[in-house]
Amino acid sequence: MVLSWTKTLIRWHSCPADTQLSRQSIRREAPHGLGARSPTGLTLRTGLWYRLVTMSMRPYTRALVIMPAWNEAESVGNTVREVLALQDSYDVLVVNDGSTDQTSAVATAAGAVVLELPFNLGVGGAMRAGFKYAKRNNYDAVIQVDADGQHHPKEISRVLAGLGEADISIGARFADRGSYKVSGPRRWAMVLLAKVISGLAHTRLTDVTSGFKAANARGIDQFIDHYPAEYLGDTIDSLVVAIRSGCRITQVPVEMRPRQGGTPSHNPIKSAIYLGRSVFALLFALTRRPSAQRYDQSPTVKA
Ligand SMILES: Nc1nc2c(ncn2[C@@H]2O[C@H](COP(=O)(O)OP(=O)(O)O)[C@@H](O)[C@H]2O)c(=O)[nH]1
Ligand SMILES: [Mg+2]
Repeated sequence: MVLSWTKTLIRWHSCPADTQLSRQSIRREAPHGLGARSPTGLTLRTGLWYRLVTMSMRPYTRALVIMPAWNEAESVGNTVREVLALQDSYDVLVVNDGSTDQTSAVATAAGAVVLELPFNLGVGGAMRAGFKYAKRNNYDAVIQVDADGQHHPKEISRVLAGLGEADISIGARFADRGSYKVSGPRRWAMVLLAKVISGLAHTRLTDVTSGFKAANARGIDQFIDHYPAEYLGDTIDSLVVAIRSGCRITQVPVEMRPRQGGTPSHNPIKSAIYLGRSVFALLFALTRRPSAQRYDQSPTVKA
């Protein structure tokens, strides 16, 4: 029987990459804390079976959730607790970016490791610090999850599973799931950007401004060297540089939810203006020289 389980695990593990998401959804349907039926027909307590199957399916061994946070005392505690309560165990690093409220104390009390930046660097700078922390502490996958709770923790495993076929996996709205809607010029700019970047990445991307992104060891290496620290550079520009450096990109459809508390760091009019600017930023990014190091040949990751 043990042999048969092992064979099943090996067969699942060696499935082509494009079947990994469907395997992921099969796993997600298992009722948590109750008995689940194994492919051999044997019912096991989910804890053990779930861990065995999920560990064999993961395209990484240790994943870190990086949460950039700026004055998020109202929502960061709950978001951290939601992530830590997931059946998959992830460590959570909150990068507190010079907040003037209780973000740091609330995140620590909720169980996160908190990295304190001495002054506000913006999301890009905070994420760079997070990538360096991940590398130094031997994580081979990271995922950005916003402190405001917009990125639903239940979708984390789904976005990470995208790393089975790419170096960077984007949790995408507008990809047949969820009810997130944007209209008018903002929508047109997003569609245009998505089309241009899809062409560069040779894959269909619908949400290139999503911050809900995961990276594997190769993606982390590339981000440490090139993640843009400019305002909103963490969205469009970061993807363009990664693609031009040889990283593979994929997207996974996710549901997002409204901010769970506190106030957004920029209002809708400003963000529309920034999207317009992103179109120009994309043009500039396209003129950048690809990095000398090709991350598709990185020795740190198996091919
Ligand atoms: N580290 C850091 N995080 C920020 C900054 N501005 C926003 N954030 C975080 O980035 C995430 C998304 O910000 P939010 O204001 O909700 O932007 P929106 O979702 O694009 O409207 C949240 O977790 C914020 O706390 C900043 O200057 N530094
Ligand atoms: Mg938000």
